[in-house]
Amino acid sequence: MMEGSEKRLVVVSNRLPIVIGQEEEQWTITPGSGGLVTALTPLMKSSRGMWIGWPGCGEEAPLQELFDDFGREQGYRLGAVPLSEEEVERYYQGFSNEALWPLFHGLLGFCRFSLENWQTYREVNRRFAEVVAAESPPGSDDVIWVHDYQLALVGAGLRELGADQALGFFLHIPFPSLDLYRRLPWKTEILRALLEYDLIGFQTLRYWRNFVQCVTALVPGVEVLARQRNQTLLNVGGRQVKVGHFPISIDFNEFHQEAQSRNVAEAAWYLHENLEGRQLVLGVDRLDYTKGIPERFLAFERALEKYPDLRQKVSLVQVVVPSRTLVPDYQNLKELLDQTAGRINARFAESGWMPIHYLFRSLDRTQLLAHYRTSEIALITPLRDGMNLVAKEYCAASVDHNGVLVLSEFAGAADQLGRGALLVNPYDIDGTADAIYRAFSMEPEERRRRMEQLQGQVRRNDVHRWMRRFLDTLGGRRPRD
Ligand code: GDG
Repeated sequence: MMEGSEKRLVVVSNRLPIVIGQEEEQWTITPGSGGLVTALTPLMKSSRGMWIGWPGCGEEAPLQELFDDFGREQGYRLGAVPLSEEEVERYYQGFSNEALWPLFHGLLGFCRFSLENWQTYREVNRRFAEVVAAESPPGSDDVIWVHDYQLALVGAGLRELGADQALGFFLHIPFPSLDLYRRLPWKTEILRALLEYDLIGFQTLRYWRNFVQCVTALVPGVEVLARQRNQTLLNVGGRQVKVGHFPISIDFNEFHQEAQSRNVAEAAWYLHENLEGRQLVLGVDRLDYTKGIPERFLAFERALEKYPDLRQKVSLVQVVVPSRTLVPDYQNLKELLDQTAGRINARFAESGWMPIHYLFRSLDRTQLLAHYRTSEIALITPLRDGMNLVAKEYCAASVDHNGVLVLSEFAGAADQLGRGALLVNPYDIDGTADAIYRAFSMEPEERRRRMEQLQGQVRRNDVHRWMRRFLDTLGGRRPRD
């Protein structure tokens, strides 16, 4: 509980923000990494809240003991929703990642709609609601904040169990247009369930508008009461529901300061020492077909073809972090990347110069920051992305103001970073190649001006502001920073 009258924050997400491991006979628990975790951890600590989710392992680990250790060290508690292997396969890999994920990213060709998976999704969402209700029963003075597309039905489950607390939901991924969304066989049930939250937050203006358009078209009895600059007030059968846009961000100061640390400076120097006289072009993504990595390789190839003076002068370092490797579409993507990088390297490599350095693994934080800091160009070209935190991290870490951000117009981040970045359409291979060349040829003065603009943006709109804005709008008193 927060001291005084401040409300306790209960966060609910598919995965708990932890990694459970085993070293020899000893079980270990460590805080995890990734977009949502990066964003919320500092604030969970300061609010002494509770985080509920799937622990990511079976029943073999002594969870309660590990959670107690974690609570003592991190300053907030964990609650587990255990899931069987079959449930993970149907609810997470099946419905969440083979139906909602591709549909919401506008990539219909990857969608698989299965009734069985949908039924498991409903059951698992109900189980999440039961665990939350046991930890935060009706009448308790908590604020409950549910995250992302895996848990769209949790709010409705909580209401059925009598919840009267403030319930907020934030969607980290895009919300599609009415034309796309209406293909979903269970479209109305999901919308009705979302309308049980008091506040539904989206990353961008467009996703927020898409949602309002979908509910007014597909759910009878929903009416728009008021439209304000940052939110819409809906009347849903006499209850008021707020819908708004809250672009997520990063802890700017943390990234900016860490990028100047001695460890990072040394690692950055070493990277450049190995690539003397060359500009580095950086891509960092989870393995995902939404991130546009094959298209990026083709654009880089086109740039080498069209602008021969780039040869020997630039290398693309593409970090691909293994992800969802049990889903067949992700396995196919991995093969395509291996082949494309190999083909382009075989076509252009010369002695002492490799066009594409392709790393299929994650980097530790020092290495990640060193790559951000030292790369003259970041090539962030998703086909569609809710936000894309890598773009913001790159700006924060560009301490010499020498980096150029080439950014997809279909990343949510383009709304905030569009003025300082070079915006591209990732489907336009030739246009993206031109942007790579433009970034390569950009004078130091223009680089500096653009990067200062970008940094100012990310500094002002950091993750703390995001959290405050969401919780203030939800109506719960915000936890102290
Ligand atoms: C979802 C939405 C939205 C990446 N490689 C390494 C590494 N990372 C960290 C980055 C960043 C995070 O992972 C990736 O976040 P993104 O936002 O770029 O992408 P998603 O994982 O798809 O996240 C997205 C986000 O949720 C938040 O709302 O922006 O649109 O899809 O923080 O730093 N970290 C380390 N090594 C790596 O190699 N240590």
